[in-house]
Amino acid sequence: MKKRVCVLGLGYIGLPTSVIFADNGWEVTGVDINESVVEQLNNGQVHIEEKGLPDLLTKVVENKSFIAQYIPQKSDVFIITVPTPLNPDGSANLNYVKDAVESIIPVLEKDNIIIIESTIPPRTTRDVVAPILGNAGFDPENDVYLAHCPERVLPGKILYELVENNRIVGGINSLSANKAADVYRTFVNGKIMETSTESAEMSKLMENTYRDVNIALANELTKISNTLGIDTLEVIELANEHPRVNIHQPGPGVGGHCIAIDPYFVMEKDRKNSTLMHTARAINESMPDFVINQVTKLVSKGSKISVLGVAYKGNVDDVRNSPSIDIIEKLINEGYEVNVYDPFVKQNQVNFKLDTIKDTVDSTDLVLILTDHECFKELDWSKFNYGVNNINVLDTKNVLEKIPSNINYYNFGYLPQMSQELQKV
Ligand code: SAJ
Repeated sequence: MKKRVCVLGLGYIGLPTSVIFADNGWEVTGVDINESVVEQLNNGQVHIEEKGLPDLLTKVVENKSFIAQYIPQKSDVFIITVPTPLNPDGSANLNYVKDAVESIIPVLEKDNIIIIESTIPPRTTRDVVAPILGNAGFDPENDVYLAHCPERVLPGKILYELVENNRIVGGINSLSANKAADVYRTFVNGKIMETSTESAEMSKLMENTYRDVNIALANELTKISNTLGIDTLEVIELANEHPRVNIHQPGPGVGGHCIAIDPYFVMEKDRKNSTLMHTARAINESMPDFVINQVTKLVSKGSKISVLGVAYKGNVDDVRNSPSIDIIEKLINEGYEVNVYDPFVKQNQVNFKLDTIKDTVDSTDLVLILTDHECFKELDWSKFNYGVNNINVLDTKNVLEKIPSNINYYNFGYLPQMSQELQKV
């Protein structure tokens, strides 16, 4: 008989996870509280954008290895992939996780495996999840197998990374880690590392915190280099020639739902000792204002600014916490005429108007590139009407490779009004 897995929360992680299990010999029940999501999925329609997902969903719906419904059903394994948003006070909102765990209690049986994939603050599996099971009459260390297996896949490459990435599986005890690891062994090609729930929780958070701190370093370097008239991008390139150095890239801020959020899950547990993480967050959050400050050096209020890119990173449609949104809204409020183009983002995702590339760039005073979409590299600049003057381009993501001759080009290595002595070699 096929093994059964019930996945709770059919979003960016839960849905791809469900279809991968279904495609690897499991009988999968996907659970979501959103009626229209359940209905759409059972019709083979995907509600999120992810490469390869529509085809795989159609396959597993047709061969009946995947079905979506509102409530959990009896299973061998329960996987929880619900969101953990940030509370206004900077702590993690664990309500969805708690509700999901409560919702499996009526169908939970001895020897079932329960895996939390949602990103959670350190100690949550032991201090929050285990007691819910305990209160329901299950000994979380002996009656069931409880584990945390953080998801670490990159949007846009989820189906590939779910199979190929290494996975950390933290158990409430070693037997739980072992049982949960066996679940992933049915389709993961990467290494599976067994550990405690605490180490699994903390290592996931530290991966993203490491990136946040490193990006903050690059952003701080940009500000200092701007004062001193030094090309940051060149400095990073040179420093990274060292075999043990990997300074990240500066940019207009850190968006998405992971790198900008995860440090807070660590900080909430020990505010006194998390000063570096706190400072890194503040530096990255200051970048939209830094960009606006550069804009004011190039054009005056009322000028037309053409923003290219709303998504928080290149080649995806995701606008969650995107620094572009902050920058666009502030520029509009400050009285600029802001036109916006993003080929990945749909009008209903944002509160401002999106235009075509031509309407966005024609007769502009400044092109402001905020996202590193690959297609921006291929823009045919000769198709735009510029009027008489050269146009200014401020490329915060260092996207353009060939710079047309009638453009005054600036990036984070060469910012407006930088010292004229800055030598371009
Ligand atoms: N960014 C920079 N400079 C850089 C790299 C990124 O400014 O050098 C910015 C990007 O523009 C973007 C943000 O940071 O606004 C985040 O982008 P990202 O692609 O680095 O990360 P995410 O949030 O899409 O995905 C991360 C990944 N974590 C790591 O690479 C350690 C991914 O593997 C995780 O699965 C995901 O977080 C998650 O779910 O935690």
